[in-house]
Amino acid sequence: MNSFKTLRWTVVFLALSAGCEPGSIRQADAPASGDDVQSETPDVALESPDVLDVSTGSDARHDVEADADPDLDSNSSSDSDLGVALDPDADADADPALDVDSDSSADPDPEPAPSCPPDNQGPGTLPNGTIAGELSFPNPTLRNATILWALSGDANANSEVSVRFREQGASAWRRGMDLRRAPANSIGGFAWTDRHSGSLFNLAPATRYEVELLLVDPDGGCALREASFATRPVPAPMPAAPVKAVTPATFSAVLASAQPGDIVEFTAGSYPAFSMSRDGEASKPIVLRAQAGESVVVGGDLVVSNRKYIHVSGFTVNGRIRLNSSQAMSITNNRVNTTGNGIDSALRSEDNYIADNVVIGQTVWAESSLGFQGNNNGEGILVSGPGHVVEHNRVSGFRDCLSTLEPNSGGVDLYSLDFINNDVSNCPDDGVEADYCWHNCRVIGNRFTNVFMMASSQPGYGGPTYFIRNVGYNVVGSAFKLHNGTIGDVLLHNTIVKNGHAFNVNTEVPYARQFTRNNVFIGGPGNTFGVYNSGDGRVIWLPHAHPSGDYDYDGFGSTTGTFTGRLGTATFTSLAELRSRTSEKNAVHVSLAIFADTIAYPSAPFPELNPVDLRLTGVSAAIDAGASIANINDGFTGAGPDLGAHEFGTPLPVYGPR
Ligand SMILES: [Ca+2]
Ligand SMILES: [Ca+2]
Ligand SMILES: [Ca+2]
Ligand SMILES: [Ca+2]
Repeated sequence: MNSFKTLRWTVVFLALSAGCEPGSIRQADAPASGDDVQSETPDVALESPDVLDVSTGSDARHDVEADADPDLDSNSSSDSDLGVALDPDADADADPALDVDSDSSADPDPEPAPSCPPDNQGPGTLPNGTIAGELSFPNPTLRNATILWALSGDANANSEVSVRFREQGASAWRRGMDLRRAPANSIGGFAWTDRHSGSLFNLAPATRYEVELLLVDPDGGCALREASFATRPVPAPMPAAPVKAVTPATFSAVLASAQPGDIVEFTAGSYPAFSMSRDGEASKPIVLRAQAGESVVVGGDLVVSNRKYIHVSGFTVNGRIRLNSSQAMSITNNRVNTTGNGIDSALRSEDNYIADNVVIGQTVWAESSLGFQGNNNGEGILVSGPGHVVEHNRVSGFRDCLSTLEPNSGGVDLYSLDFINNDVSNCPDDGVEADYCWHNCRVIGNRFTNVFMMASSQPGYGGPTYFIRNVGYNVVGSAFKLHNGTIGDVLLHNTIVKNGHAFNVNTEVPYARQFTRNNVFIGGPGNTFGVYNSGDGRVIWLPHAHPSGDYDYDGFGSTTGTFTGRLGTATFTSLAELRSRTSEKNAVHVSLAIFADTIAYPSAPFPELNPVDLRLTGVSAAIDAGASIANINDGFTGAGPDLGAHEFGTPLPVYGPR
C-alpha cells in the first residue's frame, strides 16, 4: 500500500511516544485580552514605527535547495489537495503507482492503525496530562468539515492530534492536517473551553467519511477515536418537480400557495419587492427561479427571511436579498444591485448556500472611503450562524464585501463557515471580515483586489480561523487584520502584493497562536492615504505578535530593496537576521520577479486597479520553498510545495461565478 504514508504515521507515532514533538509546539499562554471588542472597531491609524536601522539590502536570494522540507509528512503523493488542480480525481487512496503489489494476501495490514503507545494508555493526569472529552463534527459543509475535540487538562498545551480520513467504503486512508490546540481563554467576555479543533478540506459533497483521530500528550494521556460524518449535497430542486410559470400578475398568488417541491418559474418582466411565506422541505425545496435566459427584475428587496429550504436563482434584484433566521437556503446566480447590504443574513441562520451571485454596492474605491470611518457602507454578503457556504460570488463596492455579523448585532454561532473562490474588489474596509469567528471559519482561494484590509480576524475566538490560498493585490492597510487580541489564525499559501509594509498588523493588542506557512508577502514604499499610513515597506511589521505564534516558511520582499522588519521583539535588517532571530527559520526573499506576469507594484492604489494573475514563474525562490502540510498541499510538484496561492503549473481557480 502506501509505504510513505505508513512511514509518516509511524514516525509521528514514535516521535510522540518518545516524548518528542514532531512539530513546533509553543506554550499556551495567550495574552490577557483587552475588552475592546465592539462592532466595527475603528482602525487605529497605522502607526509610524520606530525607525529601524535600515541596512542596504544585501540579501541574495537564498539557496532554495536549503529548504528541503524537514517535515515528517514530506512526500509528493497525489492526494487531491486544496487548490492544486494537478490531478483532481486522484487521491492517495486510489494511487495505482503506490498500490501496486502492496495488497497481496501475504501482506500484513499495510496501513497499521494508529494506536496509543504502550507507555501512554488512556487518560492522563492533571494538570499537564490530557483527558479527552467529547468529539463532534458540527455543520459539515459541502467540501469541508469541522472537527471539535474537547479536552481537560493539558495545562501546558502540548498535546497533539493527528487525523486520517477516508470515504466510507474506501480501503486506504488519507492524512488530514493536524488539529490546532485552542487553550481555554476568553476575549471581550466571550469564553471558550480547552479543545483541539481543525478542518478536513476539499471533500466531496454528499459523501460520508470515516475519521480516526489520535490524541497524544507527552505528559500522559492518549486517546484514539473513530467517527464518521457526511458532507452536504449541492442544493438542487426535487427530481421531476412541477414547474409553475408566473408573471408579475400571477406570482403573488402562486407563491402564497406554493408547496414543498414546487419550482416557481418567473417569466421575463419587472416584479415588485416581495416576501416569501412558505417553506420547503429537505428533499423538497421550493425553487424560485428566473426563466432561463430571461430578464427577471425585482424592484426592491427579495425577502426569504424566517424560511427553510427555499432556492432563489437567476434574479436581478435592485435591493437586498434578505434571509434572516433562515435554514438550508440556496441563493445562486442572482445579480444584486444595492445601496445598502447585498445578500443579508442578519440573525442566526444555518447551512445556507450562497454561490455564483454578482453583488454590487455603491461604495467607491477612493482614498476618502478607507476604514471604518470612511465614506463607505454596506456588507456585500453577510452571514450569521453556522454552516454557510459563500462561494464563487463576485462582490464589489461595499465597506466589507464579505462579512460575518458582529455579536452585538446578533452574530452568533460563527463556525463552520466557508468563503471560497469569491472574486472580491473595491472594499475600503475589509475584503472579508471574518470577525468573532468561534472556530473553523475557512477563507480559501479568494481573489481580493483593491481592499484596505484584505482579511479581518478581529478577533478569532481561539481558532482555527483558516486563510488559505487567497490572493490580495492592491491591499493598502493590512492583508491580515489580526486585531482585538485574536487567537488561532492559520495563514497558509496566501499571496499578497500590497502598498507599504508587506506583512503588517497595526494594533498594540497582542495576537496569539497564529500559524503561518508558505505565504508570499510583497510590499514597497508606502504613503498616507486619508488618515492611514500604509507603512514604509518593511517586509514584516508585527511588533505585538505573541511568542506563541509560529511563523515559518514564508516568502517576503519589498520593492524598496531593503529587507527589514520586526516580528515580536526581534528586529532584523536582512534575511539572515530574520532566520536567526525569529521562528522564520526557512523564510525566503522574494520579489515581484517571482511572478510569470509582469506585476506592477501598487504605488498608487487609487483609482481602482485591475485584478492580476499572481501565478509563479518556473524558477524563483518561491518554487519548492514551502512546508508540506497534509490535506493542504499534498499534490505539489517538484521538490516541495511552492510558496503562495498557486503551485507552479496549476490553472487559476475560477474566481467568481462559474
Ligand atoms: Ca500536556
Ligand atoms: Ca462588517
Ligand atoms: Ca469591517
Ligand atoms: Ca513545487
